[in-house]
Amino acid sequence: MATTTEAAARCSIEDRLHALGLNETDAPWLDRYLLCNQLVDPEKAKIRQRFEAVATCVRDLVAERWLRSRRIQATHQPKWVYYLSMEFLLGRSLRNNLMNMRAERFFRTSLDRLGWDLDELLEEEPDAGLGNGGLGRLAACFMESLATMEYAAIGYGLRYEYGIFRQEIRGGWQTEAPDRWLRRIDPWEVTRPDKAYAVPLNATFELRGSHIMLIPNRPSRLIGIAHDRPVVGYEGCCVNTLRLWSAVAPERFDFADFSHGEFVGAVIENVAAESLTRVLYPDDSTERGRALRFLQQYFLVSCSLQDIVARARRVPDFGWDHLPRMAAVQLNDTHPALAVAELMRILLDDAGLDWDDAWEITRATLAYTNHTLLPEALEKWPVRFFEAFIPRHLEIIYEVNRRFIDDLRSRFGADDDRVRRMSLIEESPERKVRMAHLATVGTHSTNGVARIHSDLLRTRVMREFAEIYPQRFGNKTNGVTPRRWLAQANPALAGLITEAIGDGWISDLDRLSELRTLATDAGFRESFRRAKRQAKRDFTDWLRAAHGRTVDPGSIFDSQIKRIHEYKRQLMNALHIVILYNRIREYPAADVTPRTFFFAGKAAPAYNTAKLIVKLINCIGETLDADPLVRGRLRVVFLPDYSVTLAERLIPASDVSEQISTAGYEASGTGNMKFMMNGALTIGTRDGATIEMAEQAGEENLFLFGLSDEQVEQSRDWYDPTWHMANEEETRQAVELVLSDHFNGHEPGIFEPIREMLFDRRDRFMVLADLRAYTERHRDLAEVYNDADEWTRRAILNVGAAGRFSSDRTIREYARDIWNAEPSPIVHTAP
Ligand code: 26Q
Repeated sequence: MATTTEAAARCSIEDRLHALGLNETDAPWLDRYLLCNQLVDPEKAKIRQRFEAVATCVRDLVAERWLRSRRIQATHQPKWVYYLSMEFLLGRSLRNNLMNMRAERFFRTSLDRLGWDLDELLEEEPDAGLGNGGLGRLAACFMESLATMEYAAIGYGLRYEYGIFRQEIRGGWQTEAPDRWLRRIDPWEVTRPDKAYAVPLNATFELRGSHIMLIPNRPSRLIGIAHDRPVVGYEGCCVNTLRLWSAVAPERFDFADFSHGEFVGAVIENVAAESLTRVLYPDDSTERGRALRFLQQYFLVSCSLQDIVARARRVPDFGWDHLPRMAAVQLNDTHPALAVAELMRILLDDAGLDWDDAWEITRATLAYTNHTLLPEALEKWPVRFFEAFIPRHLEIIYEVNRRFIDDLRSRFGADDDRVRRMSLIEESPERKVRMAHLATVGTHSTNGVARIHSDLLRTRVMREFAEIYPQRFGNKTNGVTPRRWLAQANPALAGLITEAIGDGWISDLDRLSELRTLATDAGFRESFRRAKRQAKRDFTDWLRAAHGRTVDPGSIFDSQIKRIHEYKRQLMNALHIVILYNRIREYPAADVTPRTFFFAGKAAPAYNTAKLIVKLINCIGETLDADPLVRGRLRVVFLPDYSVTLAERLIPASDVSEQISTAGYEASGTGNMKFMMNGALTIGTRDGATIEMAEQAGEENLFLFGLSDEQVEQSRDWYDPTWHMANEEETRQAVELVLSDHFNGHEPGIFEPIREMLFDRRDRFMVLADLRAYTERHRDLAEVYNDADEWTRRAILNVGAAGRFSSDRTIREYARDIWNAEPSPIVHTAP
C-alpha cells in the first residue's frame, strides 16, 4: 500500500476537481445537476433533491477513476479476486465515498457557501441493507479493504429490491415492514444491460392468483443483468466494482421475442419471473425449504461464474488450465456453494474437459469460508429441488460424491458409518445435499473466522474432513474497516488520534499501538474523555431529535447491539438488569452507578423465542421508566430497526460493549472489534474473536467471565438450572420477577416460554450457568468506571491494541494464504 502522502500525490482530488472546472467559491455545477438530472429549480430544491445532486456529482468524480482502475487492472493482468456473497450490508455510501476520495472538505466548503448543510444531506440516503448481519457486513468491509489495498477484485451479489425488513416496535412487540430502499433513484448504481447472462432453468414461474408458482420440468431461462456499484478505496486511487444481479424475464429483455397474441399473459409471467431477486431472505434457521431462496443462490452462482469465465476468456492466449492462476473465487459461507457444481458443469459441458482436469481446476479456483457451527444453521437442500430445477447439477454432485466415497473406502475400508456421516448426501428423513460437505470437498481451502471457531471447525464439526485434508483447513480472523468504523463514525476520537500520532493509522491500523504509552499521560486521558463525551452528546442529540427520548450522558452507556438470538444471550443481559433493579428495590438508598442499557437488533420473523426476548426487554424498559425509585439510575432503551447507520451512531458513544454469547457459539463477532476501536470496554465471554482481542489488549483490560467452550461442552450433561435457583438468591429473585407478570401486567402469562428456555436441562445456551459470574463482572466494571483515570487508561490500551482487527490485515492474509494474489497498484497520471 502506498503511504498516505504518496497516494495523495498520485490521486490528488484537487487536480481532478479543477480539471472538471469545479471550484468552491460558487458551485454552479450543483445547479447543473439539479436542472439537468432532475428538472428542479435550484432555488427551490428540497433536501432529497440536493442529496441527489451532490451524490451524482460525487459519482461522476468517481466514474473517471473507476474506469481508469479497470483499464490499468486490465493491462496488469493480475490474479483477480472474486467475492461471492448472497449479502452485502453496505449501509450508506455518500459519506464514505467523500472521505475515501478525500473530497469531504471541498464539498463541505462548497455547500456552506450555498447555505446547504452537508450533514443534513447525508441523512437523506437510505441504508443499502442487503444483508442480515455480520456475514453481510463483513463482505462490505472486505470490499472496502480490497479497494484500499488495490487488489483487483469484484464482489458478486444480488440486487434485492427489498433489503432486510424494517423493524417496528408496537406495544413492545417486533413487527416487520418491507424495506423498499430503491423507491427513489439510487445515485451509486450503474445498470449494465451489456452485461447480461441467460440462466437456464428446468422450471417456469407462473402467477396463480396472487401467488408465484414454480412449475418444474418446463425448461425456461432467466436473464441476469448487472448493476455495478463503485467501491472506492481510501485515497480514491483504486475504485473496484460490486456487481449485483437482477432477474429479468427474457421476453422483456429481448423485445423481438415478444409474442404479440399473448401480450398481457407474457407480461404477467415476466412479473413472476422477475420476483426472483425481489427480496432478501431473513436469516431464519426455522424457515427451511424455500425453493425461491434455492433458486436465488443458483442464480447468483450462474451469473457470476459466467461473468468470471467470460472475463478470463478475453485475456489473450487463454487456456482453461490457466483459470486458477487468473481467478480466486471466495465463497461467503455455503450460500454460493453451488459454484462447485456450476463450475464443473461449465468445464465439462461447455469447455469439454475430462473429469479429472475439470475437478482440479474447480478445486484450485474455489475457496470456502464457514461462519457458523450451529448444526441447525448448516445448509442442506432437498434433492427434489435439484431434480426439479437443475438436474444436471445433481448428476454432477452425485458423481463428485461417488468418487469421494470411493476415496473414503480406499482410505478406511468398508466403514459404512463413516461414509454415512461424511457423504455429501443425507439420506433420511429426506434426501438432502449437505452444502458444507460439498464446499469442503469441492474447494482447496476451508476457513473459519476466528481462531477458536476455526479450531472447533477442525476438531469437531468437520473433524473427519480435516483428518483427510489437513492442509485445507485454516483460520482467517475477521476484521472491520477503520475508515468507516473509526475515521468516519467517530470524528472526535479520530481527530484526537491523528493529533497524537498523525493520520497513518487510517491505512495502517497497527500504528494505533503508538497510543499505548499515552495511556499514562494525564493530559491525553483528559482529551480522550472529552472525545467520548462529545460522541455521547452527538448520540443523545440524535436520540432526542429522532425518537424524542432523553438519556443521561453522564450514565454508563452499555450496549448490546446484534441480531436477537438465544446463543447471543440478550436474555442474560435482561436478567442482570432485573438483578440491579431488585437491588434498588430492596435498598432504595443503594449507591448504584447510573447506567443506560441500550439494545438493538432484529429477530428473524419466524423466531418466536427471539421475538419474546424483544418484548421482555421493552417491558422491563417501560416498568423501569415508570418507577420513581429507579429514575436517574437505571434505564433500558430498545432502539428499533438496527442498521449499519444506527451502529455508526451508537458504537462511538458506548462505554461498555456486551459480547456475552455462550462460549463456542459465536463464530467471531465483528461488532466487538468496532467497540474496541472506539474506546469501549468489553464485558464478555471467551468466545469468537473476543479471545483474540483480550490477547492483544491484555486480559486485565477486558471484563471476561463465564464458562469456557470446553466447560460448556463438558458440563452440558450435568447442567442443572434449578441448582442456580436454589443456591443463588439474586438469580432466583430475578427469574421469579420476570415470571411473575411484574413487567407485563396487561398481558399475563406471556413470558411463560421463558421458563422453558431457562429450565430445560438441555438449555444449550446455559444462561443461568453464567449469570452470577456475569453479575460479579458487572460489579467490577462499575467500580472501575467510578475511577475515571483507570477506566480511561484501559480504554486507551484497548484502542492501542485494536490494530490487528482491521479488515486490511484479514484481506492481506486471505491474499497470501488462500488467493495467492498481489495488489495491482493504480497509478493515476495528472488529468
Ligand atoms: C439461512 C437460510 C435462509 C435464509 C438465510 C439464511 C442465512 C442468512 C444469513 C443464514 C445465516 C446468515 C448469516 C450468518 C452470519 O452473519 N454469521 C456471522 O458471521 C460473522 C462474520 O463472519 C461472524 O462474525 C458471526 O460470529 C457470525 O454469527
